[in-house]
Amino acid sequence: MIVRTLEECQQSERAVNGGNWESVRMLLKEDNMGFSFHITTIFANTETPIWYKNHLESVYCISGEGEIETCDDGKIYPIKPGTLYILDKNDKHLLRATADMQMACVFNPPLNGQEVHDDEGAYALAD
Ligand code: 9YT
Repeated sequence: MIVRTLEECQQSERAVNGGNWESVRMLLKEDNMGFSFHITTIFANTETPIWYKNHLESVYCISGEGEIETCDDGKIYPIKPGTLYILDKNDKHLLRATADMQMACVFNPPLNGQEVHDDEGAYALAD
């Protein structure tokens, strides 16, 4: 079994700054679970274009407030504590925070650990 705390992960290289966000990657590919698990803070008053072409992601809002817009159809969905959004179609989207949002994120396939968004808002596939 593996046990980690958010506090210890925040003090390590698991905490990755992506500009509009910081992601603490608590569970990674090397753990061989088939997914990765992150606690991410999306900073207030930001808009982040994201298109995870190579990954499926589910995101649960723990605290804060914002919205997500899906680019294909222009639909806007509010995000508040208790909201889960599921990018089951590798949906290209815009993520906006009006207050700092703390999110629990699950990625399949799992991240290696140090990924940040490329020009299209994607992560490369792990080796
Ligand atoms: C919610 C979201 O997609 N934020 C961007 C960072 C990403 N979730 C990550 O690497 O944890």
